[in-house]
Amino acid sequence: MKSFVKSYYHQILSLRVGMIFLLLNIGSVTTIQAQEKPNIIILFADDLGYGDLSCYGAQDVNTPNIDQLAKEGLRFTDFQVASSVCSPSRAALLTGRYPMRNGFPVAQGKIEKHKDYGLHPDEITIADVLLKEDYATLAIGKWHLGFNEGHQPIDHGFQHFYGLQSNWHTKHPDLDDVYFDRKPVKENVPFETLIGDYTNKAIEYMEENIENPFFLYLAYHSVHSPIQPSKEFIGTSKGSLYGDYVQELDYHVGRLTQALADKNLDENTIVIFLSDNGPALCHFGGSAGPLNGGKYTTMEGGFLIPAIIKWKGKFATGVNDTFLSSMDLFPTLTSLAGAEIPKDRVIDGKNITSILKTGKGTSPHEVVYYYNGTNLQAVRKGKWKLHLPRTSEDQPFWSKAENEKPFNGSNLKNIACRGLLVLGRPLLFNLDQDMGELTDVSKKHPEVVKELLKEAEKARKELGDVNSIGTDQRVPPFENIQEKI
Ligand SMILES: [Ca+2]
Repeated sequence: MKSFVKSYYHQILSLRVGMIFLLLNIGSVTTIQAQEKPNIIILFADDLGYGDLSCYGAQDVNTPNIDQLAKEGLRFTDFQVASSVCSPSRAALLTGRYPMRNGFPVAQGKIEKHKDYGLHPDEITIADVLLKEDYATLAIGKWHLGFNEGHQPIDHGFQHFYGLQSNWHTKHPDLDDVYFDRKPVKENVPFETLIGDYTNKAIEYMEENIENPFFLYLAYHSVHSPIQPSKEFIGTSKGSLYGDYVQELDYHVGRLTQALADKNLDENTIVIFLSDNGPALCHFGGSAGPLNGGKYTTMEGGFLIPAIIKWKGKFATGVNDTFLSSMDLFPTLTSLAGAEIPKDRVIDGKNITSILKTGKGTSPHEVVYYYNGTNLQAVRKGKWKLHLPRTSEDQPFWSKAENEKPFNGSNLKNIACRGLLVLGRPLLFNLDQDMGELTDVSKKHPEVVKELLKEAEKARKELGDVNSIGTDQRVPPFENIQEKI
């Protein structure tokens, strides 16, 4: 019955123009607008690198389902997240604001010091906005934005939550428990069972909400550690266990996209697939493709991620090289749902609806900032990216490099996974010609260096830096936030 209703509904949608004309004439346009609100699914992979999918050039991994999504949608080659670690990247995606602005610049841990650390209650998330627009809202999977009162998914616009507080771990008794809303419903859950369980829940949810708009935020643990695919996937890729793990993620993305097609939801659902940060190269492998650095760094390998956006029949298709940000999703989805973008705060993301619809247009971002924790480490303006000097003390706990000599600008090929850590002088890269950040051109373009240093100063004033507080910075509620202990 439901599928009949849906298929009938889609026949109506296909006659949209005629219907709108007709309804305008009888004065009931509001009804049709309400029906046209698209379902929205964000599939958020964890630590998946720019070079980890076959549609992004991976040779030893086969990801046919994600590749198919890319063929049917827009595949972006210059799409950034706002942090190269999990929590701040998630906070920025959900709020459309830099982690320094929204108060979540450092990854949250299950430690005493972080007991009051979570996404601030005053922050507005995509879920908050969509809930007000009568969307059903559900978060599945890894939260990692604080799990104490006030910081849980259902405190941030999600009607329901099904998943883990943070990364799966057996070190702490709560971290391998699956929660429904605020309570644990399954304890000591084996890691390999989560991905299938989450996908099943997501498909059930689509079925339950087939007749009203829904927002599904599905944050898979794959391919974050533990690199532990299910048995059926071990040995399936030409690569390592990591490749098998990527292929398992692809399989479950395929289950979801197939379920959407089977339920005739394709034409009324926006599917967004992206990763939260680059690969943890030094620890677990993965690939950042042609990029330098990975997770924990402010090089492109940490910030540029695979990103695909599809809305069948509504958005353009093909490969798109416009420079965009995960923060753009907040204002874009707000606008597509017919809601107002909040005016009482700065939203760093831009509404990219027209780029999505036409596949054309220039980047809406004049300048972007790269923070590592609370340390401003780089600024990008157009094709230019300037890395700023920094010491080991400036860095957050995950990228301290004590006793490391300042990098002098040579042998950039050799820095690989660790990125640029301690830096004695600014380094300039032309990303149009050198997206791998291999050739420092600061001496050739002193005027560009000067201009970008000014932009860095503006960022420091507004968003702060490791030793200063910005005019529009939400400061987390504890001392020495970059230290774990
Ligand atoms: Ca991550």
